[in-house]
Amino acid sequence: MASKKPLVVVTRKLPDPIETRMMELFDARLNVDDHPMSKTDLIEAVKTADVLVPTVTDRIDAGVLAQAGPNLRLIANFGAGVDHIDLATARERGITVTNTPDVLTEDTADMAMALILSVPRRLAEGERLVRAGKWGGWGPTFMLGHRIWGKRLGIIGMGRIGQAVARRAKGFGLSIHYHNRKRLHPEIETELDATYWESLDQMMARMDVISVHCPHTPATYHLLSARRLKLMQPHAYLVNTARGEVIDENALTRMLQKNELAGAGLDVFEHEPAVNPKLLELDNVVLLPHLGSNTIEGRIDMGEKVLINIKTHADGHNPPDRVLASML
Ligand code: 8YV
Repeated sequence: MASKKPLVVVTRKLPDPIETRMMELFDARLNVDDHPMSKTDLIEAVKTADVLVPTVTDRIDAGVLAQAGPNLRLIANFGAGVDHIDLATARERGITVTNTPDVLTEDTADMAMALILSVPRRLAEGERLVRAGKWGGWGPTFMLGHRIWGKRLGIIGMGRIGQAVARRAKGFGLSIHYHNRKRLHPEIETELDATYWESLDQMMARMDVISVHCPHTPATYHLLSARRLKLMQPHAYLVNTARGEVIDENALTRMLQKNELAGAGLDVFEHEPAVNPKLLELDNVVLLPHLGSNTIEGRIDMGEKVLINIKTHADGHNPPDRVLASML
């Protein structure tokens, strides 16, 4: 007798090939019109599902998990970051959590590099000017930016994405510095020509560009606090493609307003999709709507990972991309 297919609730619209395979393999409930799920919708889902497939837009907190039915054994997150899931409560309830690492590394690193280039070179500002019909023509001192070749890049969080950014940045002539919980293996340090800073404060004060690549955890919430941001030099730039919560967005905005920092490139925000309205008024920022991993290739690869995690779990094995609370 064929075993019953697991009931899989997918909270958002995924690429068609992934949804098709999801339907073939599992008893899948898809979100056809892609409406973001309310807390009530999520509670309804966890009450009946065997597997939940959430994304960054779903808050799977203790309140939601408290309502989970006995069947819910797996949360197969579509995304690498899992800060929207209460991992400790999931573990207490014996629910396995998986994510989709690796496949979005290169795309996210590309986006960080794009911001590292576009803020000092005033790309978005120039584009807005042309589009507004306000460009009066070329001039030798018109709209000067700053060179990045030869400058120092400080990477906060030297995991997969941080290292992928370092590889790119080296090619653009930046020297690589990093702060990480653990120092890298000497071979990787040599390959990247990377300088390790045990003290984040010390590194912040000496860099021309800072790029954030650590996960958001209780330990990294406002890691870049008002105090730490003030350590940066006024000519320095800050780029964030990780999580908005890692930076005190209000403190950053105040500094940008007062030109205490040269500029910022932000793909993520503290209260997404809300953006501090004062940031919108500034010219020295590039603001993106969380586009870091948004390529169709990446989304399909992420979906494949979700499928493999669910299938492996359903077949009684440990899924490959288990997230352990102790990893954070
Ligand atoms: C994804 C991300 O788009 O994977 C992550 O952690 O931040 C994004 O790049 C999103 O999480 C999908 O759920």
